[in-house]
Amino acid sequence: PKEIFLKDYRLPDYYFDTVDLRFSLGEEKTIVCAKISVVPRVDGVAAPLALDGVDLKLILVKINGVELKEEDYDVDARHLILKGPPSGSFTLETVTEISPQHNTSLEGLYKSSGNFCTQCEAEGFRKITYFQDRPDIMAKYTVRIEADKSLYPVLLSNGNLIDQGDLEGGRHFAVWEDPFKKPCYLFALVAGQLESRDDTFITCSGRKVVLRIWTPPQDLPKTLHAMYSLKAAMKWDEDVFGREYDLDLFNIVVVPDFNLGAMENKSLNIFNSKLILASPETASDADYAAILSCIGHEYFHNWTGNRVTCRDWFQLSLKEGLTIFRDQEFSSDLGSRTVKRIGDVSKLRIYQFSQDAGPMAHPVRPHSYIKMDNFYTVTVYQKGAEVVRMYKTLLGSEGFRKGTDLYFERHDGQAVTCEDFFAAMRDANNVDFANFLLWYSQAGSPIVKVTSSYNVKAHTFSLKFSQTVPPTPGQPTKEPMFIPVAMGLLDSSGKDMPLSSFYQDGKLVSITSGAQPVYTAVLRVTKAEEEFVFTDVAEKPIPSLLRGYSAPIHLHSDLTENDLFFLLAHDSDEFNRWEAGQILARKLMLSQVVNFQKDNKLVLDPQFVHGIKCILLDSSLDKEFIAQTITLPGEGEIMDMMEVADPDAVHAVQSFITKQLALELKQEFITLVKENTSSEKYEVDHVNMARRALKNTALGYLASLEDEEMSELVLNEYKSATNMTDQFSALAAIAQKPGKAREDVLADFYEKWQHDYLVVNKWFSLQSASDIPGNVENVKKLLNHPAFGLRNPNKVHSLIGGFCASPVNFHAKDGSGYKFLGDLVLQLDKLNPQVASRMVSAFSRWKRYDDTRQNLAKAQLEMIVCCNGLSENVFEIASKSLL
Ligand code: BAL
Ligand code: ZN
Repeated sequence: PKEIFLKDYRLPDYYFDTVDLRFSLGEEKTIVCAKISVVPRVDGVAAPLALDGVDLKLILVKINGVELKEEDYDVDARHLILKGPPSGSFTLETVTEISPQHNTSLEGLYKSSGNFCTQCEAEGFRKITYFQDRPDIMAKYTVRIEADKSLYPVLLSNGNLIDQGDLEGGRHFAVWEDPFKKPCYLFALVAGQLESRDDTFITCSGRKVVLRIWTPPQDLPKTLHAMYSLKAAMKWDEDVFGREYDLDLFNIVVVPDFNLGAMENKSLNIFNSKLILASPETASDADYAAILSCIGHEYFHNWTGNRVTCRDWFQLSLKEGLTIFRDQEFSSDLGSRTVKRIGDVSKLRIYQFSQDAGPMAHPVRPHSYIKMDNFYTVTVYQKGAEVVRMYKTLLGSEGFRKGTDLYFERHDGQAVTCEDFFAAMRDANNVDFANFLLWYSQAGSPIVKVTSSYNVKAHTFSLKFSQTVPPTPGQPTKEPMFIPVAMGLLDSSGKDMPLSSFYQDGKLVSITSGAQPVYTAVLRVTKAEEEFVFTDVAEKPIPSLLRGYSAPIHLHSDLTENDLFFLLAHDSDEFNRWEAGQILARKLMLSQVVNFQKDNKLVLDPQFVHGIKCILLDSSLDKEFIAQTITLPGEGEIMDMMEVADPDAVHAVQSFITKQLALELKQEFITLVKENTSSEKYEVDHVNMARRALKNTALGYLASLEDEEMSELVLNEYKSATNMTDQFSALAAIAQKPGKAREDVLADFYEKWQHDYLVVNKWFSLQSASDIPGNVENVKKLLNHPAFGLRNPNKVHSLIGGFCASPVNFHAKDGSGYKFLGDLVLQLDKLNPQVASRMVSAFSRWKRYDDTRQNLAKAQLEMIVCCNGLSENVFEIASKSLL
């Protein structure tokens, strides 16, 4: 397979001005006629024109209306090359035949539940017609769709509907025109039996926009929250970023078979059904929150991605990092900022730090790829969003907005790079950002160490920083990064001390801003070693560092356990209160892992129990924040901190601490369950979601006890639940322990929900991710369950992805988990390489385990890599994992 490099980027020899597509959709075959006006970049140069094309049957090619002879072009499995096009502009016409009904890769044009739909990002358009399938080819599209009217009554594409009518033989047609230039990855087509929920939105300039969410008829009632989310997103983007929607129609279509969560095609977003459909009975609070953020995300792409797009796929984070940042801010503004931040940072640390420390580590802007699909990663998305967040932290809200305004003003209608975004931020604020661009090019999570000292006589307080960035594949040595560290100082009563100034490099830097006292400063750490000396510090402070998690780094400070308990109790930065609790929990868990490995008795530090109890009882705190703060770090996070990851030890310690906390705080947990159970109508506002989160976290603790009364309590919660959040939480709590009660509720739940495939997926993932010993056999049985199928990505993620998330069973020492995954990856690869490569990624950290596990996992990877006919997607992940 061929590796593609950023350094090899070249401007195209030809641009496309207009693209006229005609689809004749059929059951046996689909015919695609494309008429493209081609313009050479440099007039008079007649270079060969290479068009991408995969799984296409070429019927004919014409230039300026004249059919080409076979000697005028070359065609193979990947390209159509026109050997000598005319110099100057010309019209290119092609006719191709495709078979969407056999397309199981779910890229290009395919069928989902009988309907036609498309997915073109990153390189799916080449499965529809011959084209320069690259994002810097931006053109205006007209699309005519023709199909059987009774089978496909609804025909949709991008832009405005300009014509429609009936044809002979029970067929009909629709013509869509998109007035905006776009890259082909934003093309979309949908044809099928769908109905719409309709609404309108009046934009800030008074234009009326028709909003339609299309689903199979029976799902229409479940689109209410999606419509609410869409309207909220449209308003928020006007208010916060000054971005108005630019067409009179916005369509969303729901499909059950989709490789991604959703896709931002211009004015015709296509969504995985799990990210649209919700009702209180069938969707959990987490689903509701995910729908809000995903609808926001895809809508926000209209400006960050569509109006301003990427020059090439290496720049993916330009649109994805920025749009994730925008959806994070949207969800924060509509819910709780701290709670959202904790959730986002947890995700970053669990998944992105792990990627950064493994064989697939890559910069936010990768240098190379074999398959671009493999780079839709937590690094490009979540770390990319952190990079955008750092601009805002450094520039403040106003400065950041000036930067985005300039970015849109300069680059509307263009395909640009990460440097262009950086330059807009810099120029709008007239600032020097030194080495900030390294965040795009250097992989690895920086490790920052901080030591502090207080000078009683001089009343100064020093913070000394040192930073390193670990080596990553292809990058053995690293430069120091530009790290914004937001921080404050707490006095002995726990109050923030006003900050006046500090010395850096012998220069005095004033922190004050007007007459207002400043309690949080943003330090710019840019060198390998750097000291900041604060002046006028009246007493020895406790520093609160990296407030709000102001940079995506590993921070190691010299704070003592007492300092951390103090911060947990007092820090005005709520994020850092949670963080202090997590650091304490990680230390505790790691110390008990050592005990477990030495066969020593496990013990729970009473000070830790006290700290958790104080948080539990603090009625001034947000309830979801309490739920997050009393939740232990994930097992993966602890394993990542170990020299050799030991899933059995970490799991034993997790279970021990959970049970012990439940035992010692049983009364408090019972009270929380009682106080936070409500018989009122289900509401999705933050207050009610937070209440349920706290109740269900407490319930999870209680269910860990060997206590009949508690088992009764949890079973009652399951039986009396009136919404999916409560019902599923109780089910999960009961399912922690093997036995009849577990089997009974699992059977009952399936019986209740077998008609709803999205709920059944929850049921699959709960079972597959279970820590119950020997669970691989149960998962194998579920593979044959009538509700399961390998062709649907959601089902695969639920059952197989769920299983790989269980540390004890996936990493079972007999290799049964690895063998299970190895076999399935090969089966999946034949159907859907993108999904197969997501699954094979579970092997990528195999070197973190003991020799026995390493050998077993390596054997599976070697078996996969040697397999004939392997996709490039799986080959890239598996072969890089073996390096
Ligand atoms: N562009 C792919 C799906 C998403 O990130 O919105
Ligand atoms: Zn996106």
